[in-house]
Amino acid sequence: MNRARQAHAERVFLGLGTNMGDRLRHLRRGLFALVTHPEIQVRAVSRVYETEYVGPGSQDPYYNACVEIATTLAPCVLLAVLKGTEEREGRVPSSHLQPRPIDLDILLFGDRILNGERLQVPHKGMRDRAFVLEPLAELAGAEKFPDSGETIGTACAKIRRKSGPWVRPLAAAGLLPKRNDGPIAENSNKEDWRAAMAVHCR
Ligand code: PH2
Ligand code: MG
Ligand code: MG
Repeated sequence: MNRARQAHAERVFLGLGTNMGDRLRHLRRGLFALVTHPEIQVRAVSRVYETEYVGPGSQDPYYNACVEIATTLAPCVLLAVLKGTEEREGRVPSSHLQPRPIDLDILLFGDRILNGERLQVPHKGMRDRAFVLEPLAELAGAEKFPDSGETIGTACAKIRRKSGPWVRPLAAAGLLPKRNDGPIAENSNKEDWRAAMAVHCR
């Protein structure tokens, strides 16, 4: 029998951000692109946080969230998928540090440490950023940074004590679509996800 080699699915955490236009819509469209990708399984989605812009100059506040996926894609291929989604959603490729409709970052990729020119994992700067650590701690508080061994929860608690730029969870709206029969379960199949999210993503 000719058995296909089973690629090992990695547990990956992504950061989503936007500070342009209808921010919730942009986040939902970003999530929809992940949900409908054949090689990506969405496992969990954090709450949405409104967050003070961090960086040079002044910009409007962001909406940020984190998503846990399982994927057999190699890191560089996943990066290309995310960049493709950013561009389809209207992001200009050279817009680093400009307001953008959607930013999709690889934060953690299993326990890999990657120091490529285009991709560094763990994401550089994430340890100092409450807008990453707060939503990520919801999904992966006990997960350890593969390099330092510190947990996400500990890193998040440290940032909280510094009382830096503000981050607040949105009171009501989440990223997960609500249907007549209640919220969709995160482990639903792709077809259920597609149907539920199409409401927001036409
Ligand atoms: N992303 C940046 C720069 N600054 N600030 C917030 N609050 N949230 C972000 O996602 C963010 C930022 C570059 O990717
Ligand atoms: Mg980015
Ligand atoms: Mg970013």
